[in-house]
Formats: sequence, C-alpha cells, structure tokens
Amino acid sequence: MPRLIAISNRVQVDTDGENANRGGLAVALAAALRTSNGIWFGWSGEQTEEFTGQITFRRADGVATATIDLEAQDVDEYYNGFANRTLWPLFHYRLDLTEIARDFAGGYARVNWRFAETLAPLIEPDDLIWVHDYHLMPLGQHLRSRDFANRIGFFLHIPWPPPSLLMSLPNHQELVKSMLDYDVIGFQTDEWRQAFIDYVTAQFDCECDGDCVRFDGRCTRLLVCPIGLDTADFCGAVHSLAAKQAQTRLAVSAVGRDVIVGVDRLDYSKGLQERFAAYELLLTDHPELCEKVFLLQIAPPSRGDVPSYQQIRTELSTLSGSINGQFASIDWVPIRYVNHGHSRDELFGIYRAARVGLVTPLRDGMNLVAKEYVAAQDPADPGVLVLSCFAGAAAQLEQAVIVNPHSTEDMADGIARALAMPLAERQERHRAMLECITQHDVQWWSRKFMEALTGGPDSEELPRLLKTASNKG
Ligand code: GDG
Repeated sequence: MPRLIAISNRVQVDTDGENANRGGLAVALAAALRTSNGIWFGWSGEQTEEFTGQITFRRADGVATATIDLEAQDVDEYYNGFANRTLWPLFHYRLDLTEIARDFAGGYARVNWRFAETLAPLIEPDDLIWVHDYHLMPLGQHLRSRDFANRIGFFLHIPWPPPSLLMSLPNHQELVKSMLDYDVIGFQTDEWRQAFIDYVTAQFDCECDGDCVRFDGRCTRLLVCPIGLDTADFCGAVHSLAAKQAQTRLAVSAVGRDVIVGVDRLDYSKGLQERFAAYELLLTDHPELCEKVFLLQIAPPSRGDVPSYQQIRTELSTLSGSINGQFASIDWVPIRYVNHGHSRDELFGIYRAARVGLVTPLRDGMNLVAKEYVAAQDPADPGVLVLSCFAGAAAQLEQAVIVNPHSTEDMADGIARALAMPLAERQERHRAMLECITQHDVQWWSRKFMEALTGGPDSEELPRLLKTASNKG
C-alpha cells in the first residue's frame, strides 16, 4: 500500500484529550490518518525568528507528524492575512469582511513555496499526496513545478463561492488555474462542486464532462465527498466517565428545564448573533417557555488576532447580556454563554443532555457539530437537531428541522417545533440521521477520496482519453 502524505496548514494532534482548540479539519484528519500508514505535514503553530525549513518529526495519538515553524511575517500575511482575512470571508460569502492586500497574497505565495520546498525531500515516487483546504490551494502546482509526478489530490473543507464573488479576488484566474494541477479535487457538497465547474468553464478554455475537467493536457477529477465523524469512536465516547459526569452535571443544573445547546468556534460564519436574536424572539413569542428552557452556547474563541473575530466576541457578550437582562429571573438565566472549550468527552455528555441541538451557520462547508450532536443522542429518547439549510451537512441530514438562519422568525419557529416534537417523531428522525452518519463516517470519507486518488481515469473515460492522445500524436 503506498504511503499517504497529508498536508494541512496546522498539524494538531490531540495529545491530552483536550482538543477544544482544534477545528473540524484537524479532528477528522487525525481520525483518518490513524487508520492509514501515513504522515501529516504542516505548520507546528510555533513561530521562529528566521525560516529554516527544519522539520520536527513526532508520533502522537497514533499519528506520525512532520512540522515546521513559520516566521512572524508568514503568520501575519499568510495565515491571519490571505487565508483568514481574504479567502475565509470571501468563500463564506462575506465580501463585506474580505480584505484585499498585496502583502497578504505575497505571503500566501511565499508560504506555499516554503511548504513545497521543505516537503520535497520527503516525497518518494509512490507516495500519494493529499493537500487540505484553502490555505494551500497552489501547493500542488508548486510540487508539479519540481517535477513530482505523484498522484496529488486536494480537499476543500469550506464552501466554493459563486463565480461572481470569486472574481472580486485579484489574480483569481492564477489561483484557480494552479488547482488544475491536482489529479482530484474533493468538495463537501455538489453545490460547491458545481460552483467550481461554473467558474472554470466560464474563465478557461477547458472541457468539462462528467466529473472531469480537462485543461492543458491534464484531467482533474471533481469529487463530492462529504466529511464524516469517527462515528463508532464518538458513539462510544458518550459512555466515558467524563461524558457521564458532564451529562449529569448539566442535567442537575437544568432542574427539569429543557436544554438547547450550541457549540461553535467563535466565528462570524456560524451565525451566532442571528441565533441569539432568534432565541430572543422565541422567548418573546412564547412566554410560556420562559423558565422552562435555556440556551447553553459554548463558543471557544478562535483567530483572535483577526479584528473581525475580536468584534464578534464583543457583540455576542453584549447581546447575551441584553437578553439575560431582559428575561432572567432570580433563579433562571436564559442564556449560559461559555467562552472556553471542553474536552471531547465532556462535550458529548453535554450534547446528550440537550433536548435541542442548534446548528445555524450562515454558510458552512459541512459542520461536524451537527453530526456529533446526532451521534451523542440516546436512540430511545433522542434530542432534535435544528440545522441551517446553508450548512453542507443539510444535504445529508435531511431529517433535521431545517431552518433559514437569515430569518429570525423561521429559526424561532424551528426551535419551538423541536421543543414540542413527540417522541416517536424524534426517534424516527434520529434513526435515519444516525444511519447516515454511521455509513458515511470519516473512514468512508478518506477511503472514497483515496479511491479516487489512486483510481486514475475511470473505465468510462479511458477510451476517450486514449483517442484524444492518439489524435494529438
Ligand atoms: C471546517 C469547516 C467542516 C468546538 N468547540 C469545542 C470543540 N469543538 C470542535 C467540534 C467540532 C469542531 O470543533 C468544529 O468543526 P466544524 O465542522 O463545526 O467547523 P470548522 O472548525 O469551521 O471546520 C467545516 C470542517 O472544517 C471539516 O471539514 O465541517 O464546515 O468550516 O469537531 O466538536 N471541541 C472540543 N471542545 C469544544 O469546546 N473538544
């Protein structure tokens, strides 16, 4: 079996069971790598005075890692800059928050070059290379320019924006063209894949048929491959001591009230202000729910060096304070707003104690919290998932109560409906969703991607490719 080299911006292995600062990509990639003979390459998260390209090799939590440190200027321009102030907002449809600067683009190009330069001596001819996410879109091209003929794939964890949005990026053609050096590009949903096709067919002289884009003599396969959980492991974690303790602690403190839970990195794409507003409307429209429910919002801060993230933190504190001031009584607080993370097992106990799981991003590539909430439920008495129609997960979890996060009323109605849902309906919806996340787990996701990466052209296209080649010859 060929070796897998997975590359992502950050390498974050769970060394102490406290993975609260890790995003969805790190959680899923570690799970996928544990079951394969692979190595995970990327930034350590540490800074160095001057970039040396020195690699630190480790093995942690069953995963072999190879990390490099970056200079402060790299972190500013590439990570906080182009990745998180330009691409992240743009790809989440937030042109209003998208910052365009040449320094950012320069830093992005430099760090991608540094990744390629450092990684190159590690690559063997048979290695499969799997690049992850928006931080490293041009990395495949950098490797090809060093004459690597390995199979190289790319997976985008976030949405792909419509062409008209993408075109607000200077040098958008250059960036997207660089991606056509990959053998496979994976997307979370068909919507993002279609948006990619719309862009390349409008901008480049390329042929696109079936799931293949042909450009400049190369075929790039476009794959829809929704990311999943390590579902078996997660379902087991619900029975751990830490999970049971967290579940009991929350249930005891709820004193018979229904818990509505939200768990999100503090990020504007997660729609937290809109969610708080919907909850406020719910309490206004349904005074009978006051003192009967509360919202537990867990939101560990992320990307604290980026101004828009500092701003959302302030706004949410103000909003939760205002809602609590308006509705609280001497022994009831409507919103428990928690700004720090919990261990994975604790989180599972919390999910299980909650009657409603509220996952209402304005735009999200997938959203693993939605799947985690389903995995953590007791099938005999499951809670209800209220899910944004703009989360990639909505394409799979159709039995959730699907809401429009831009409509405060729709969200408030969805929460009320979830709270009132009879047991039989809850069980039926949960059963279908659990089946979906069990079948399409993280192992399924990595297997599907690896099959596409190793498969080469599929049998239907082979005759056509051979014909094209002989015509050219
Ligand atoms: C990107 C895409 C896509 C959160 N709080 C705590 C905690 N978390 C964990 C959750 C979950 C992860 O963080 C968040 O994953 P998401 O999928 O919701 O979101 P992103 O970080 O934005 O991830 C996303 C993902 O990549 C994978 O492809 O689904 O669309 O944006 O696992 O549990 N974990 C712990 N304590 C916390 O307080 N332990």
